[in-house]
Amino acid sequence: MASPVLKTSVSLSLLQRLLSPRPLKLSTSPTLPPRRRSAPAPATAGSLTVRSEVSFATGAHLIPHPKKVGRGGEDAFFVKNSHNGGVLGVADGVSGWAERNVDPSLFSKELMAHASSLAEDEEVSNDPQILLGKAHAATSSRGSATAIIAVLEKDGTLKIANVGDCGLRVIRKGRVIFCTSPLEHYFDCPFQLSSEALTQTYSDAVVCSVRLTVGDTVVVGSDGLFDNVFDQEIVSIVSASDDVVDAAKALADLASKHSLDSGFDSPYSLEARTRGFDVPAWKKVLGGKLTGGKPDDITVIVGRVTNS
Ligand SMILES: [Mn+2]
Repeated sequence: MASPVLKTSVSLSLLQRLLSPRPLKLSTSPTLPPRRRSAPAPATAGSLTVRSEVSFATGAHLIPHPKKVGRGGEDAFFVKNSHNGGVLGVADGVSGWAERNVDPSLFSKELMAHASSLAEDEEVSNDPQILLGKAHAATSSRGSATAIIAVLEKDGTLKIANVGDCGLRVIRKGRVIFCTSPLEHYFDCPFQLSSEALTQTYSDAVVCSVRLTVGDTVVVGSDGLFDNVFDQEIVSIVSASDDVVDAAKALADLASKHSLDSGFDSPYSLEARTRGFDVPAWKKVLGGKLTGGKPDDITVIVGRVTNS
């Protein structure tokens, strides 16, 4: 069936937009960068390199939007440690569906439930893009969601498939060595997997891979984390905590605190100003600027690479 495009008016104030649900948009497939494949490392004559196998130690924390606590929010996630080094997934239900009397949490939760059970299938679970596609195909709820899945191979290769504005950071020795970039149609309207035809599919996912070593930390989250917490803050918290459960909670707590702070100059308000959203001109003259965190569901998974 036809699905309306709910566009955000550029004249809305940030506050109004913060209170508005995310818009839905149908789109044709964009041109995506070619999938990167890494070549095998050349063998060294006369030597045998024995690599130890790795896996994730994981902690996760979800804080629902203050107005969505009753339903548990619209984010969903899973963590699976099976035959490979671990599979992590986060999905964020697009809240615009509430305007059409559809519970936006159903699609994201069902999508992640299918991805979690498919992660047990050795045939599928070494490819996050295929995993995302099969989970999407199995999902029967109406709605849409952004989603990211990361698969750690036992040799340390982390493979990622990402549709929309969930994100992932890899932190090594106190700095971010890898990060994903959000894909969106326009500000606040991310690429999304949907129950409707003509939206994005698993083939629109940005797929990439990165080699991890023991001691690296992976942070996967919904935009509720990355809109409210800067990368430097993520690095500080992750570096200060030996416990991944504590680190995930500390990151979610900080995101929640910032999200409700109208004076905090968040990554979200910074981005909004870059895109031309700001306070009225008369306030600018008086030195005012658009600030504030973004109230949202917040999901954080922290995975530390360990010898298995
Ligand atoms: Mn969100």
